[in-house]
Amino acid sequence: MTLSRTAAIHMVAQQTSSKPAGVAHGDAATIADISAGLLAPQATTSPKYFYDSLGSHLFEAICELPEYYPTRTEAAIFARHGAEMAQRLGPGATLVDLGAGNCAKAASLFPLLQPRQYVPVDISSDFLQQAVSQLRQRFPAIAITPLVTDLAQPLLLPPSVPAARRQFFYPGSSIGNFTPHEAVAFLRQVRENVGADGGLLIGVDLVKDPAVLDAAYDDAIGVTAAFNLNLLRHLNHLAGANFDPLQWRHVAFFNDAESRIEMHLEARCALSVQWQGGERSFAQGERIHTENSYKYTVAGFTRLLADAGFRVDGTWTDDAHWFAVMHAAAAYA
Ligand code: AVJ
Repeated sequence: MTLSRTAAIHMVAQQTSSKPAGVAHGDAATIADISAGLLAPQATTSPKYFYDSLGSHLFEAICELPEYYPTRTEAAIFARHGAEMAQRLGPGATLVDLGAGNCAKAASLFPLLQPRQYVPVDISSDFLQQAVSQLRQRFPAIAITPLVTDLAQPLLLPPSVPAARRQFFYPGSSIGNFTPHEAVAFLRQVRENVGADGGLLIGVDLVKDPAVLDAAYDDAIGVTAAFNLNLLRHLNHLAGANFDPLQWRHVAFFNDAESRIEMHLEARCALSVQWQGGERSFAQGERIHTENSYKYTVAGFTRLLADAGFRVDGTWTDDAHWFAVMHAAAAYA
């Protein structure tokens, strides 16, 4: 028997009793963080909860989508202007890669950047360790000292990272997940870690036609919808929640006033959710705000960097001006 998706959803919507809350696998701080977000008047969750194993794979799939221009646009900018970027950094630097993942972006620039030391920083240690052992074989001349940490926590580099000539690398426009206010605070921390003789190479997604932005975050075959909905499975695992993904719909749109893409999960029907230590009812149409992705102008991001103590000494963009890679140096000692 086959059941249409709408019919299946309708049946779910008719259900009155849900599964009981399950076992929570997250630590106490994680459960408390998730709980506080879900209980806020406007329910929210941190984008870091997108990235369980399936979420990381879905993000890799997003990067292959024709609608999702940032990854390939940034790659084209690196391919075209990498040599000029390398001039700004200079050879022999210590390259600190924020949110390194599989380290592929940085590694592809090693021949040009010629760092002496490479410090990939990421929240997921499994992924990182695997990537690092491969890199050590490919680049025996580069000292590789990985660091596992949550970038939402204060950034503290261990003594194994030389203080001189630190160049931070923050590609992919992940800075867009912070509010501009948080972004300045984050970049100030980077600035403190850079000292007087270092810098930052950063990818920034730019303001553009809202139709292009909307499509990039709500693609035709639903990969971004799956990425967003997968968050609910991850919350079930971490907080022992009993979210039913079929009861929720992916919503993404460009908020012009805030200059950001917003992603939400919207309840398809009135429902309630339980998790370890909490519960909440959602009216039909009520949303959980799951992500912001801020879009900047080059001038706006230059100001933001200046607020954080950086002076821009290089900006590279694609012909359509959809994405920018910027290098900034310490503006003062
Ligand atoms: C990883 C934060 C850069 O904001 O474009 C992609 C995440 N979310 N599609 C972005 C994301 C939905 C991505 N960043």
